[in-house]
Amino acid sequence: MKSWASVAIPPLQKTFRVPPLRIFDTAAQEISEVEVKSLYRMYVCGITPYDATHLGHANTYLAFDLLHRYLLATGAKVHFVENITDIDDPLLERAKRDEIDWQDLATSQIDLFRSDMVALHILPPAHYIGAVDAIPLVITAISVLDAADSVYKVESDLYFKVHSDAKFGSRSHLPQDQMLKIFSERGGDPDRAGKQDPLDALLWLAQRPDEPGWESKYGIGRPGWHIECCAIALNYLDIDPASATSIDFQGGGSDLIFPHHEMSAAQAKLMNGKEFASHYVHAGMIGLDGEKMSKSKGNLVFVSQLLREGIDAMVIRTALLRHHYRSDHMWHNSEIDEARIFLDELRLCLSREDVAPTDRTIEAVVAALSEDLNTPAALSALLNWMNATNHGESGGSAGELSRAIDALLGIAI
Ligand code: 5CA
Ligand code: ZN
Repeated sequence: MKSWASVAIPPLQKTFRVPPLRIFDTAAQEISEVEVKSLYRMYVCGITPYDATHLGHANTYLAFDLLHRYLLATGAKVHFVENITDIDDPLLERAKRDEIDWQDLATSQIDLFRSDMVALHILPPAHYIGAVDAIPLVITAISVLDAADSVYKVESDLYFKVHSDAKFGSRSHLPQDQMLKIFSERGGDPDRAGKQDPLDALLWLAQRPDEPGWESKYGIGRPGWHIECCAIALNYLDIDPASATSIDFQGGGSDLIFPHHEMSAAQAKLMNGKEFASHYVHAGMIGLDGEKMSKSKGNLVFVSQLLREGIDAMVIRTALLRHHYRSDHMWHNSEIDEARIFLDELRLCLSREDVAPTDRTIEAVVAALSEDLNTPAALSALLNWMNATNHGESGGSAGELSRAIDALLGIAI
């Protein structure tokens, strides 16, 4: 699948010290320091394209864009892969409800997603891979799990034995009753007769009447959700045989911690013997009117709608940056106006001939980001600089600060 247009990252003229990133790891349940490397592998879970980018999605992709930009600022390369769940129950259900072809629905929403990502200055993945295109990889992945005796059949469907991974549950830390509850809320089938363990995850769903299916040695069917991400990540991230883990970062919103990321990690562990990711990173949930913003509830604010209303994409980006990426929060429309006031003032200050010293402001932005991507602290460093500039302090370089803001926070001035 075609990725989206890249955004230029301006170089910083001076060398600012960029310390190793410290980031919250869901598996470790604490902030831990990221090993200094010259190449990082990052996998972020992409959309299920039955509705395009709402502010919750935007917040999640923005979080990983900040991580991406910070790693680049350390001088490293970032190999970034993202998927599109372009075949799954919710997509088929929505297409049926709206009486449209599921592929047309997916194509239109993926196009919209790409243009939203470009507008928001989210750096593109090197590989943007759809589940449908990944079916041969999924079949191979299932064969590997099968050879490890981790697969069984219920009628014509295939399941993964979650407990074949001795560390199952160690990334999400949930008690059994919570796992069962969330599993059934997120598309799992704990009560299906014939399963060996209620949490065993679907790998291959045999074709159902009026549903699409693809030929495979396991019969005509379609892939389960978790094996899709595991297969795509392991195939497209050029895993280093010498490395203790397969990838550096597994990312997505916190709604994916369980079951999705636990299942993908367990399957990946079985496939190559390594822990899947060095860091499991999750963004907080954005809500509206008291509930998580979700396609199924329909309480959505679309990025494309805000853009159509003439709102500057950089204002939307700034509005989201005002919250820490891990914090859940309820969206209020007033946040657009607050972000616009901030950004207008920032642009005005950066257009002055004499501006307050910028080196220590850039250092403060870097320091804030280095500590779990603390964007509220980074923006407050900018606010201090704006105040100092407005009070007549001078000696800084507006160009240098603009470039740093663009490179690290992705706000084009
Ligand atoms: N296709 C799967 C991942 S493989 C999926 O979860 N798709 S999604 O369209 O439902 O969500 C896309 C991404 O946005 C996921 O990383 C998800 O965690 C994140 N996300 C969904 N809703 C919200 C929300 N309300 N707030 C923040 N992030 C969200
Ligand atoms: Zn995923």
